[in-house]
Amino acid sequence: MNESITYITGGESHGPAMTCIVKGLPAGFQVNIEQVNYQLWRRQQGYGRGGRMKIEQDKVAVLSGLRNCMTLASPLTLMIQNKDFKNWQYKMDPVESDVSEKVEIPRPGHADYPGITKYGFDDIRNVLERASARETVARILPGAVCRQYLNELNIRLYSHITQIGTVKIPEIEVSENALKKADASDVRCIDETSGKAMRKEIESVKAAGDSIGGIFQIIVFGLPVGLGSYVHWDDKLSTALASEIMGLQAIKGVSFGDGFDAADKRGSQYHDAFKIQDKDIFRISNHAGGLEGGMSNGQPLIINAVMKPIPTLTKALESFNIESMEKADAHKERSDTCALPAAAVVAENIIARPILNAILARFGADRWTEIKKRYLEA
Ligand code: EPS
Repeated sequence: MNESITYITGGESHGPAMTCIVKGLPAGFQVNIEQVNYQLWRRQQGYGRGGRMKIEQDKVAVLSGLRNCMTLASPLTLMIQNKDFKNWQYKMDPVESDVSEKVEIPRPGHADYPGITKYGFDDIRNVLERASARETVARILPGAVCRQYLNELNIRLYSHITQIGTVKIPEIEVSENALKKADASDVRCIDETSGKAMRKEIESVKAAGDSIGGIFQIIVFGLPVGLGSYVHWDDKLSTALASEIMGLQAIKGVSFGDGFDAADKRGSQYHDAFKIQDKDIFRISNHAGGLEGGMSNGQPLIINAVMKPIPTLTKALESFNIESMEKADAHKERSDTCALPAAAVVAENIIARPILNAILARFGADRWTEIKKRYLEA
């Protein structure tokens, strides 16, 4: 998609700060900083996190791009301090640090091994600091701003968890009202019984020195018909959404609507028939997840993503030492048992940007008041 809004993040997990520069935000929009901090807070709430979340209290600082909170069309520069940096400065100061103690045993499943091989490093810390999912705190920032634009167009984004380990939610109706309650659960589960079982599963996995993944779902209400395009593969909204989520640490798959369950259905069972009454078009199913031909079709957008178990395990896996090339147990680093609730909140925020980009592609990209007027009149 011809992207109006792009961004880059910077920062190492235990470096001084995580940063983000956002390019292309329409001018004249009043950004609510408290709302950005609220999204950062939501990311920190999930059950199953390690000690790090007790250290950090993520709050954004704005360095450019706003004046009295209004977007100026200039790059928006955002920063979050890593409070843990003070404990790591001797090792992680960008200018002067002690690099004598090296991490030499790669964790299977982590970026460690391909990372050092790619860049020719002899210290895995040079890879793991940037590969860390701490980076998601910076990715939330452009999303948390973009969703505020969407909010003015009455587009609403939610996330919830459908599976942690072996615990799956039952087949229940996932209404907007039910989704509003996901924040009240620290495993973001809208079914109380399954939520309890998910928490138990995390506890037993943690006690075993292991980690666990699962599946989350993002649902977006209020999208108009025809965002994205069927004309070019890279103009499809589905392409932009999948790419945004696949870029999240530990995500191994993205699907829309019924996803892989489409495989054993017949066309007559899968496709969402049109109904018409008093010239109003509606559907009674949404197997396609709100996307047809890569475009929004006016139904709720449903995205599923699977997160693998985090590769840092207390019960270490077999590995090798990159210096001695001898067998060794994988490096242990403080980590989380399950980061699924955080990943769901991040995904819910980051997809706001591709959606807003699709809107800007259709309604203009310079001045927010004009864009909003055209959108609401369409
Ligand atoms: C992470 C390891 C842990 C997580 C971290 C991601 O950090 P630490 O090594 O400092 O204990 O807590 O996530 C965050 C810091 C965060 O903000 O989400 C990793 O290796 O990916």
